[in-house]
Amino acid sequence: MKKKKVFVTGITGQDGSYLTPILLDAGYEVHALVRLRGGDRPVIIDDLAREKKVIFHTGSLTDLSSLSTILEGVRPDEVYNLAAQSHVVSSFKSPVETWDVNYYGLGRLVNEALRVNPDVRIYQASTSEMFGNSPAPQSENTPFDPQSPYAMSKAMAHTDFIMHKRASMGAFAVSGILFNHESPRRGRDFVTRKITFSLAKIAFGLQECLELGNLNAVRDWGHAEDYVRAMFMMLQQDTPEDYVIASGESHSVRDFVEIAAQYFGINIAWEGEGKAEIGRNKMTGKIVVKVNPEFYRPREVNFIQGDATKAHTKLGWKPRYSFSDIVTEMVKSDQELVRREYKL
Ligand code: NAP
Ligand code: G4F
Repeated sequence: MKKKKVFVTGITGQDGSYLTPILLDAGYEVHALVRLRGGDRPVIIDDLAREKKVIFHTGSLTDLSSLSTILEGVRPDEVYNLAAQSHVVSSFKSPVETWDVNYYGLGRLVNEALRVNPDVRIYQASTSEMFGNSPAPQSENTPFDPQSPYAMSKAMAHTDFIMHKRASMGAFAVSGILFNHESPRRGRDFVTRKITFSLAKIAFGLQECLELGNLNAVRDWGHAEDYVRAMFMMLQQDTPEDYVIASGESHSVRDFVEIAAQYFGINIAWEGEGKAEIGRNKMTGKIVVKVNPEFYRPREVNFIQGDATKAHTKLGWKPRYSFSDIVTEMVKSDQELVRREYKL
């Protein structure tokens, strides 16, 4: 039987690296869009490239001609759009680039994918950031309240190219509205990975102190491996629908720091408030965490917690990792990484 073809964007990112093995195991012919000069690729993607398990196509969501030519050639049965300018802070600094990739990029991709195959199934990586400061718990019915150019670009992309194409053309286009999900493959600029990598360096005496922004921000953190499983399930359904994917449990950035630090035998005592807050190592008295207002955002999403009841009941999806599993896996992995990188 002919293999089904899937086209993945953002394969070099955290989620792409976890989704790709699922697609290969399910028997798909996997095609991927990669930029000529992208960031560092997770090792797993380099391995898949070397083993020729994935067919790479060079292009960008910002370039219609490359997308058009690639999609004409591939004619995919399914598309996962994971590519994005995904960093919220960067979106305040580069709003035009953010919109070009996240909004217009999805528009280009959806139009071209539907042109070459009107029956194509499309997954869009939407986000809890679209809910902004709408009251928690947030579900598929919660109104959007985007607080950043990133969140605005994602909310409009979802409305115009997923909901609208579904309603007006009957397209099989769905959004996974995913809450924060982490792993050892998370980019080092996101808060969880910044914390685990910095604490590992502090524990080895390679860094004095971890500087952070808003310690009071609360996020609903899950594991990327659990969340990409949900993406796959969404495209296997009979009807195209959007789903919230979340753990339903929330923690502050301060909690994450405390729990991760305990792994390294550091118990933190907090002093002061807001921009003057510091965290000392209870045993040595040394300052290990400092608030640096440079890392505050122009607008913040203060508290998020998802309600994934629909995914539980309709998809049968349940997360396998607990919050403490995630923190433990990340700290262990960064401890090893620091050992390797610094040849300790
Ligand atoms: P990530 O690690 O930042 O990966 C982003 C990917 O997008 C990278 O592969 C990057 O490629 C690619 N990319 C950026 N600009 C591109 C362009 N112009 N053309 C083609 N590819 C481009 O993100 P992630 O954490 O895996 O997240 C995957 C998706 O889910 C993103 O859309 C994100 O917005 C969304 N999301 C993430 C979370 C989360 O908590 N992780 C939650 C909700 C939604 P390079 O390697 O070339 O830079
Ligand atoms: O880890 P973050 O940068 O993730 P954020 O902004 O929630 O966005 C991530 O999750 C979204 C899903 O909700 C995705 F759509 C998006 O693509 C991305 O993957 O920041 C988390 C919280 C924020 O409230 C931030 O203010 O941590 C706070 N924070 C405190 N100090 C910090 C820092 N964030 C970063 N990145 N760096 C800090 O030093």
